[in-house]
Amino acid sequence: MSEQLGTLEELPEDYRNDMASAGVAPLWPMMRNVLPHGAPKPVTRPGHWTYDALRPLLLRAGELTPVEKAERRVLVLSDPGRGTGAMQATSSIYLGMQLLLPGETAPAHRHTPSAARIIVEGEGGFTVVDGEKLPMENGDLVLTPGGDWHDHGHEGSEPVVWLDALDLPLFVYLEGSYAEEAPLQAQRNRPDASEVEYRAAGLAPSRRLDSTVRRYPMMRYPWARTEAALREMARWGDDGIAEVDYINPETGQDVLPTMGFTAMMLEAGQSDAPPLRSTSAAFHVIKGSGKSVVNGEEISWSPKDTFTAPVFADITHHADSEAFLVRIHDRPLQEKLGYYEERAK
Ligand code: GTQ
Repeated sequence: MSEQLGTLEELPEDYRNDMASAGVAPLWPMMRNVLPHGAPKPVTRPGHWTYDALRPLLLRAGELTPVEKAERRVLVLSDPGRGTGAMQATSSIYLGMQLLLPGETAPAHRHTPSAARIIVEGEGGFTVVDGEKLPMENGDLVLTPGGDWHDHGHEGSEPVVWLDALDLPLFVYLEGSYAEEAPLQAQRNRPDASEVEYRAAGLAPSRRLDSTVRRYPMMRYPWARTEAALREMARWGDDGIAEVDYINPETGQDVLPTMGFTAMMLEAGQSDAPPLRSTSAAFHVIKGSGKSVVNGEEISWSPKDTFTAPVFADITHHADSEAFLVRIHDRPLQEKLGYYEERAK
C-alpha cells in the first residue's frame, strides 16, 4: 500500500503559480480522484422514475409542445447524482421517455449514438429504420443503430409512449455526437425482418458465397417471443431466475456495440441477488411489481417504472407478483474495452 500522497498545499505557492502558467499540474494530489483503490467511485446514484409520475407530465408536454417544436418529444431521466437536466441516467446510458400522439410524425434523422426503444404504452406507433417499418407493441425492443436513418409515426388512436435508451453520454464524452436531418423515409412495403428472415430462433436466411448480411439484421424483438422464452426457461430451469440476452441472430453478439439488453423473469415471491457487476444498469418493468434494493436504497416498482443502478452496485430484487424486467447495461462496451467484471457478494 502506498503512503498518503502529497497535497497541493504542501507545494510552495510560487511553484504552483509557475506550473499553472506553464499549463501543467502535479498528478499526485489528484491521483486518487481518478484512480481510487479497489473499485471505481461512481458519481451516479440510484434513480427511480414511476410511470405514474411521468405519464401526466408527458401528456402535458403533448399539449404544450407540438412535435414540430420538439423534433423528439422526450422527457430526459436525469441521474440524481448529477442533478436534473443531466443528459444521462448512468455513466454511459441516456434514458428518455418519448410521447407521440395519433397522427404525429417525428422527422427522419440519424446520429452517431445508437438508440433502442422499449415500448411502454399505446398501439399503432412505428419507427422506420433505414426504410424498414418496425411496428411498436408493448414491451418490444426496437433498435436504431448509430448512423441509421430513423423517423417515428403513429397510426393508432391513443398516445404512444416508449423508453429511449442511447449511448449518448459516451459520444458526448468523445466529442463525437452529432445528427443529420432528412425528410420522412420511403417505407419498404413488407414486414420487418423479425417477421420474415428471422421469424424463428435458430433459423437465418441461407448463406451463399455472394450473400451480404446486414450489420443489424434484426431490429425489432417482439416482446411476446421474449416472454414465451422466459416462461419456458423458468419452468424448466434451476433455482435462479430466468434471464435472456438480446442478440444479433447472425453473429450471436450483443445487439448494439455498447449497450446490452437482458430480459429477466421473476416468479411471484422470487428473489435475485446478482453478483456486483462493473456495468451500470437501468431496469425497466414490463409487468409485475416488487422491490429492489440498490446500494441500500429500497425501490418499490410497478409496471412501466424505470430504475437505475451505478457500477458495482449491490443489488437485490424481489418480486411481489410475477414480474418481467428488461435490464439495459453497458457490458458490450466494457467487454470490448477488456474490463467487464463480476464480483461475488
Ligand atoms: O427518437 O431519435 O430520446 O434522437 C433522444 C434523441 C430520442 C430519437 C431521444 C433521439 C431520439
